[in-house]
Amino acid sequence: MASKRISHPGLIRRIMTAEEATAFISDGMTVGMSGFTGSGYPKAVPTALAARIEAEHGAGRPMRVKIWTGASTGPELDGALAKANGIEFRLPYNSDPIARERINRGEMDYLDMHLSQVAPVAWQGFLGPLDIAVVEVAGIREDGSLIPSSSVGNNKTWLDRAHGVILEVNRWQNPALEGMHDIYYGTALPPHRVPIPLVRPDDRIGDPWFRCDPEKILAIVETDVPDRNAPFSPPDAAAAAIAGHLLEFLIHEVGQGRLPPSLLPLQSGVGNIANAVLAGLLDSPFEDMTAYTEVIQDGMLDLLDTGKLRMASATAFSLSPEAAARINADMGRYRDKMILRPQEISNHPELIRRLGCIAMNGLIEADIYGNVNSTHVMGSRIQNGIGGSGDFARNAYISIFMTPSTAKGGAISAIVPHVSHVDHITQDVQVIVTEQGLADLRGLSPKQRADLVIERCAHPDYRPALRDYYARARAGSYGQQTPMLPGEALAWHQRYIDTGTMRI
Ligand code: 0RQ
Repeated sequence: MASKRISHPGLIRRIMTAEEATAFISDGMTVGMSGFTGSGYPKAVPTALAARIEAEHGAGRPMRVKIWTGASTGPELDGALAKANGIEFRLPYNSDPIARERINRGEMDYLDMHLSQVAPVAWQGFLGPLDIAVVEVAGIREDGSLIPSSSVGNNKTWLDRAHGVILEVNRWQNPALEGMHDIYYGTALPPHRVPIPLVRPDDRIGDPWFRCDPEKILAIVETDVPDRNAPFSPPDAAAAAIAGHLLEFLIHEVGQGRLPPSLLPLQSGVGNIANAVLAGLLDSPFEDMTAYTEVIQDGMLDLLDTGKLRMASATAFSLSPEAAARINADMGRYRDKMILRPQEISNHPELIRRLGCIAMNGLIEADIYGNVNSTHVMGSRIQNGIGGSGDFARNAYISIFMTPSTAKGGAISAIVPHVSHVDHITQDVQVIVTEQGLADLRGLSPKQRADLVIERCAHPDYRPALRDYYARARAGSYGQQTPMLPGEALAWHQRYIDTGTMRI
């Protein structure tokens, strides 16, 4: 019997099993799936598709698909399909370990993109047609409009662009989600673009539902499966120290009159450091804060509960299982304090610049001049992707990057002579924080930046070698604007590859 979640009478007959729905997908197709940081991704169809691909491979028939999503998803999607070697091409962000391994072995093509740019690029058309959309929803309304689930991501674009649509109606998703979303339908390609009418983080400028032509809906699969987000570990000493430095900086900025007492809309990356910062804000003097960000994570729930955070706008939840249960138990109350939007709006450069967001993101490594690598280990192995960090870093009012000063038990310095891959150029990096301290790089020349990054941010074990490199670069390099020894700039990375440590 069809669940009460499907109110459109004509669509009841499209209900089928996930296995049956995969018949609409064939080798070489491009499939746009929902999903953003472990929430709102389809669970049943990708699992069934992976099983089918394995069977096809077993029978000696090729079958691989191109997968576009919002950002990272869950093990039932990226994990299962990568395990089956069923993904030929993937965009725009991945954090699944099996998919990461395939990418780094050269078995899967991966396009790492700014998350705000995925929808407009899909409309431009050079990536080719989108054959099928597979989108999780919380329900289908009588008029055929769709109630979004726990992430919005690129779903609006996939539903508009795809030739055919497969819906997963997930009964695990709380029906009280309805009304939380704000789906803006005013974006266009140049020369038809107009200003986006959002001037405060809490403005609603669109509809609570997705529009979707019922004729395009090929299949509906009912599921009852929870989102699978990884639990957070409690903040360690380094994360707590980073949070402490950052809070001191923000308090100082308010004291100087450069930030209002309620701060400016916060953007916070995911992970343990970001959660430690949000936990630190609980005990801060700031009141009436807002968030204009990509994901709502555990720390934001606590801030909303105390009232310190007035509201949060994002494109997805990124919650531990405990926090997901907490929000589900009280969705009616949280709904009024949260807005989930398409990622082209949550991450839109125009809006981030207008609102003046305070961007706080993690990094893999930074160099002494403040270039930041967010994505590649030793220059060549992808970790996750740039995600929204570029959207926010370039356009933020203050762009902050945070990291422990070392990685892999101290064998790697996160502060290096030169980054092995550049995601954020010095002009987009204004503050770097490690557990050692905070470097405020605003208004500083490259040489002034180098002194500060080495002395404030680097681990004491690596400071002498950084000072030595920099002193020799100042004495002997080709130019003195950004002194560099090209033959040595990446020697630390080569040493790690050769010996397992950057230490001399
Ligand atoms: O690897 O899991 O194998 O031990 O990178 O590092 O320290 O746990 O930190 O979870 O905050 O991730 C930049 C990857 C940091 C993340 C990055 C290794 C480290 C560990 C994770 P293991 P930590 P985090 C909006 C913003 C880009 C997207 C973004 C990221 C693993 O923040 O993906 O900012 N950012 N989005 O050991 C070698 C180094 C390393 C290193 C860390 N220097 N060398 N390995 N690692 N530094 C949010 C979204 O877009 C959703």
